[in-house]
Amino acid sequence: MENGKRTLILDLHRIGALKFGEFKLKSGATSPFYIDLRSIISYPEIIRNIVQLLKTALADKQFDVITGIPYTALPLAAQVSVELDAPLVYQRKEVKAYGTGKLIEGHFEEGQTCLIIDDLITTGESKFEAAEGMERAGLTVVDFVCLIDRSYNGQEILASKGYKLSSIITVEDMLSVLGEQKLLDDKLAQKVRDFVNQPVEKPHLKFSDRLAVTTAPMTQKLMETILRKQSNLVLSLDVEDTATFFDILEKTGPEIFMVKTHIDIIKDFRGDFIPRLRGLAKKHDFIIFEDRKFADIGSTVRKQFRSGVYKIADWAEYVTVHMIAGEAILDGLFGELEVPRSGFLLARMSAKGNLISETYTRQVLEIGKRRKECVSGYIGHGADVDDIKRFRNKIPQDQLLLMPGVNLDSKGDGLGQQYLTVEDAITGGADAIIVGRGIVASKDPAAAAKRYRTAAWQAFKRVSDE
Ligand code: S5P
Repeated sequence: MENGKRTLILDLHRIGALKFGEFKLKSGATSPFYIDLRSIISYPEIIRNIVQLLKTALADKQFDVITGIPYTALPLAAQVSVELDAPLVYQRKEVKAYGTGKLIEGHFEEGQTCLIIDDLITTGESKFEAAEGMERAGLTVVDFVCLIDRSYNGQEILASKGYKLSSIITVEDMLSVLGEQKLLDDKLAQKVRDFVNQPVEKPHLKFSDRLAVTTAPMTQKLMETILRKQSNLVLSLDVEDTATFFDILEKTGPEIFMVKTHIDIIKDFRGDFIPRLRGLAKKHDFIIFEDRKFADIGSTVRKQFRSGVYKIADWAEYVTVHMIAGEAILDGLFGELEVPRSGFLLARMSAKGNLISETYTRQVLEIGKRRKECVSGYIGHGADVDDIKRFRNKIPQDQLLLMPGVNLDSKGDGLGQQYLTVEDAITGGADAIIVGRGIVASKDPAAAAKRYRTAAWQAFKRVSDE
């Protein structure tokens, strides 16, 4: 190993930026080590060394401008920028409400390539967010250079979205240098190695365990129903006439724990529709969920939910909500309501080319986690199992992930819908699947519902030990 790297590892250890012991992480897991590089800015000799190492790492990369992800990596990128004569740009954490309202500060031309420097890579999330901001501003991102790779498979994670990752030191480098210098004993080193060598993935817990940590009654109700019915299948019953609706629901009711309606699709909706729906829900023990996708200001959604022809709040215990208008939509919908109701937030969509970004998804989850009393979970989707896993890891165990866009016989519908298999959806971390045409358009909806129910429940049992 190069001397500069060895010195860096020893210096980081000396200033307490690399710590060993027991540390509780944000995810809830306990880590045998902790890396915090925020204090390095106060040690010019360390910065000087890092800048030299970064310069070497950047030597074979093609780029027009560089950036560092705030806060820790930004001063590093600034130094490298001067040394290499490469213009620096940076992304604001918040867009200014006044002045230019720019997200990226600094001068650049659209189409230029931006190299991104960061201090650490663990899950890759913050890298994707940074790349997304740069790309939205018209820059191209190819390379990331990180000081320390503490991930399980950072290179693969970034490669899954077409990016390249180089890192200066790995956890293995740290262990070997500190071991040689007798600054770390073999047992602890092995513990660190084992910790890093497991995929960053939360275990998929059984509903029976999750119920114990779930306090919101409306979320408990979903978990209890799933357990009682031994089904994690939601039927999306998007048919246009009442007779077909009830015909399919009568046949498939025993297989599902919830029916999802788009009530405004029904062309012959009459006053007896809701009592009939309620009757079947009671008979077959399933929940009623209206996929209204509320998206307006609080005062408007309140009326849309409670009034109009459908009076959705009267009969739909759960509804879907877009967070585009901000958190107040939840107060509009669920505030001052006499009956218990709860929402599922659209965190990601299955539609091809949808405009939801990583940042938007993160913000939706942040709001949802604050509002567990009226947010039972999220609607989400993903490109593949790993992509869903990364997303699922951010969802707490006392909220649910429902996944639409699932079909065993089709990849899409020619109108933008993208399908996953049941296996991929559940292995990725979906708690329940939402299936529409896979059941409704089948010649035998009852048999199809049984097929999806069995596939989803078996897969769930396998991944969660339920
Ligand atoms: O991202 C989404 C979110 C939803 S709620 N993608 C979706 O497809 N949905 C809904 O799930 C959609 O409105 C439809 O009711 C159902 C999928 O139906 P299918 O026939 O494609 O299975």
